[in-house]
Order: sequence, then structure tokens, then C-alpha cells
Amino acid sequence: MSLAKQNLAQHAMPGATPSSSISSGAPDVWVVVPAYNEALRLDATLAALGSHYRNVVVVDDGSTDATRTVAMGHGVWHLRHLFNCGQGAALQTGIDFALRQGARIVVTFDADGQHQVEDVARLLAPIRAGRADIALGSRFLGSAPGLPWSRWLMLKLGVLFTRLFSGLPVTDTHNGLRAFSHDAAARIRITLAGMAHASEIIEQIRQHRLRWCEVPVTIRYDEETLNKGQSSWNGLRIVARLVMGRIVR
Ligand SMILES: Nc1nc2c(ncn2[C@@H]2O[C@H](COP(=O)(O)OP(=O)(O)O)[C@@H](O)[C@H]2O)c(=O)[nH]1
Ligand SMILES: [Mg+2]
Repeated sequence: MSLAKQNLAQHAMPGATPSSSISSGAPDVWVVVPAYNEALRLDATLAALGSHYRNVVVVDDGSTDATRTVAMGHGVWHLRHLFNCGQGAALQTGIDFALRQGARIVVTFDADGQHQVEDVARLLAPIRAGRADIALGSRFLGSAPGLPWSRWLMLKLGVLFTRLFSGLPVTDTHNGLRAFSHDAAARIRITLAGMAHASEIIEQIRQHRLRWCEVPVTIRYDEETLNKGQSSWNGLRIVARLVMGRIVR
């Protein structure tokens, strides 16, 4: 599926100029935050990001709740899909925008508060040092407090299939926390709009022979994120789509 860029509206917030409390230490870093109906959790996520990073882009993926209002209450860029296109499409919209704004490093960071802002610096380090083109967050090298066994199983199955298909020994496929060098962000093209984009990214790392590494991160789970997050059924659908894609290719 190609991305519906014509459906994108951009809003530069009056507060977009960095305030003195915002770190000036990472002006070349752009943080892309895909958000779909995240009004309840986005505020805390943006407050945490805003204290460390001045360039934050929320891609509001056709939300029907107050996600837009919450985003506009922070000094961030707000991009909007007029209808829900899926997380993969939201990420590609945000990455394209960040690159056009001159990002040297693009970070992707979920809106729902499961990621920790402190982990971002650890992902930036190997990119800045020139040791990797892409740094992938891994909860299985780090920690995942509150992760129930059914979700653990689904995630591990995703890892197994991704390893089989891509041949890359990753430990965590469906982790929204990643950092890309400018060149890597420009080369990776996400075409799968939904959650299968995570496996697609790994596959493209192999195709483009990009240098990658994994970094231990923490992903926190609570009842709210579990109710809203990916269901096990969706995980199986992703696996089925990947298998079918291989067979008919
Ligand atoms: N589920 C879902 N999440 C989306 C969509 N578009 C953007 N997102 C964002 O993608 C991120 C990850 O989604 P989430 O459902 O929490 O996935 P999980 O944490 O991997 O189970 C969140 O910040 C969502 O708001 C979409 O169409 N569906
Ligand atoms: Mg989540």
C-alpha cells in the first residue's frame, strides 16, 4: 500500500520553538511518535520526550479521540492522516517529514508510554559512533515488566519467524523503539501499513546490508496498554501475511 500523503495536514505549533528547559544537546535528532487514539497517554509521553528532545513529530493516525488536542498542547510538530492508515504508514509519514526537516538521526517512539525516554540515548550512541546504521530496541535483552505469558509467546513467535525469513539473529521484532541514521532512514521504505512493518524493516536491513545492533530497553505493560495493544490474533495474522508474501513472491 502506498502512503496517502495527500491526506496529510501539518501544523506547526506556536510552541514549536525550543524552550530553555528543552535540551539543546540533540538538535540533529528527530523523534517520530505514531499515535492512534492515544489522548489518555500521549500527554505524559510528550512531556517526557520534550524535556530531552526538541524535534518531536506526532503522526496522528486518523485518531477519533482528543489525540490532536493533546499533541497541540506541546511544542511538537503535529501531522495528521485524515483516516487511520496503520502504524507502518504513520511511521513512514513521520520519517519522511523528519528527513525533509534535516534530521541526521530519526528515532521512532510509541505514543502510549510503554517506552522510556532514558533508553533513547542508548540507541543514539552506536549511530553517533558510526558503529551501526540502525539501533533496534530489545525488551528481551532489557526488561518487560508486566508482560503476560500470552503476549510473550506472541512476540517470541514473531521473533522466530523474522529470524527464519530474514536470517538476522534479532531478539525482538515488534519493538517500536528504534534509531536510524539519516542514510538508513532514507533507504528503508515501509510499504506494509499495519503492524507487519516491523518484520519488513528487519527484512530491508538485510536487503540493503545495513549495519544494525540491538540495545537493551525497557517496555512497561499495564492493563490499559495490554487492552489496547496488539492482540495475539493480530500477531498470527501478521505471521500468516509474511508467510503468504514469501510463497506468492
Ligand atoms: N494499534 C495501532 N497503533 C497505531 C496505529 N497507528 C499508529 N499507532 C501507534 O503505534 C504505536 C504502537 O501501537 P500499540 O497498539 O501500542 O502496539 P504494541 O505496543 O506493539 O502492542 C502506538 O503509539 C500507537 O498509537 C494503528 O492503526 N493501530
Ligand atoms: Mg503499545
